[in-house]
Formats: sequence, C-alpha cells, structure tokens
Amino acid sequence: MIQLYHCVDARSFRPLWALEAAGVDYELILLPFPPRVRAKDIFKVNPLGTIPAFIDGDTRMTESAAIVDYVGQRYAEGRLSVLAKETDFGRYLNFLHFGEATLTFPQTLILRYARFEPAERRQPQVADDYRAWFLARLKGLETALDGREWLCEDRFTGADISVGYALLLADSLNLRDAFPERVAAYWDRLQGLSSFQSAKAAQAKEARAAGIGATF
Ligand SMILES: N[C@@H](CCC(=O)N[C@@H](CS)C(=O)NCC(=O)O)C(=O)O
Repeated sequence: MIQLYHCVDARSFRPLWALEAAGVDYELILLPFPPRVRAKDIFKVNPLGTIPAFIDGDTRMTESAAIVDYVGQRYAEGRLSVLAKETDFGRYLNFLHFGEATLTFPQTLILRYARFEPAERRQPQVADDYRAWFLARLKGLETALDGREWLCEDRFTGADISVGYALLLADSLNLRDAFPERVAAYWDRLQGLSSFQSAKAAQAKEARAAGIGATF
C-alpha cells in the first residue's frame, strides 16, 4: 500500500489531499515537526529528513507537487492531472510549480525568521520583506482566476492542490485578510471541497492518535 509520511499542515498535505481526491488507499504516517529532530527514523525513508516522503512500491518521492501529479496520472485517470493533449497542459504545469516555487518558498522564510528561530536569531525585516514578496506574487493568481472557478480545464486539478496548499499556509500565517478578492473566494471554494475536508479529517484522526499538535 502507498505510504505517506506527513506532518500536520506541512507541504505533505498536498499529496494527502491528492490521495483523498483520487480515492486511493494509503497509510498515513504522521510525524511531529520537524521530523529531522523529533522523528529521526524519517532518515531511513528520506535522506533529507523532510516531508513529504511518499512510497509506492519501488517509487520513492520527496517533492510534494510532483507527488500530486504522480497520484493524478497513475490513480485518477487524468481527472486530477491535465494531460499533454489537453488545452491547459502548459498552464497546469505552470501552476503546479508556481504553488511551490513561487508561493510557498517566500512563506518558509516568514516561518523561519518570524516563528521557528529562537528569539535572538529572529529577523523581523526578512519576515516583513517576504510577506510583501508573497502578497505581490498573489497578483498573478488573482489575474489567473479572472473568469475561472478553477485554474485549469474548468475542473479541480492538481494545480489547485498545489496553489491551494500555499493559501492554507498563508492562512495559518494570518495573511488571509490580505488576499485579493478572487483569491479569497477561491480559497473559500477549495476549503469547501470534500477532498480537502477528508484530508483534514484524516490528518486530525492520526494526529489525535499520535498525540501530535499543530505545526504552525
Ligand atoms: N520542495 C519540497 C520541500 C520539502 C520540505 O522542505 N518540507 C518541509 C515541511 S513543509 C520540511 O520537511 N521541513 C523540515 C525541515 O526542514 O527540517 C516539497 O515541495 O515537498
């Protein structure tokens, strides 16, 4: 069975959401954050010590957006992935990567320098600068959502999961009130999806069982 190593609301939420959307069986292994320090067995499955770690037979993957596309192509019969023959193929790839490379990266600097580092190493200026960076990049998303409910092919796809996770993280960083109008409505739509809610419920169930609290 597929195994997913995950921390509450971390990037591994992307593959968890994709697995729920695809309706595939999987084992969820919930770890305290950061696993590199608090669950060192993670190094046995991922030499980086990071999550996600995703195992499907001989396949091992550690990039959240790539796993979303893998699950889509292998287990969701092209519903979650946009195929090369479809109109929005390029747009799909772009937003799949935009979610991680452009929208999540600046938030990791906010997290690190405003929350995770000990008080003497915090850098309020860095956190402020990357908050502004992130919000500026949301303008691209606001434009992309003009006249569209979902990012590609008029259906919910892995691109929405990738970008949607970045919005989840931003919400937990109290940036929700600064979302532009269409982005805010899109984030509400994403949270209303049964796949989003079942992914949240699956992580909450495992977190309770393992006695693990919120990450952020
Ligand atoms: N680009 C990778 C990043 C993976 C990553 O850095 N994961 C974070 C969690 S959101 C992590 O494991 N951090 C713990 C650490 O760095 O010790 C992805 O999209 O999956």
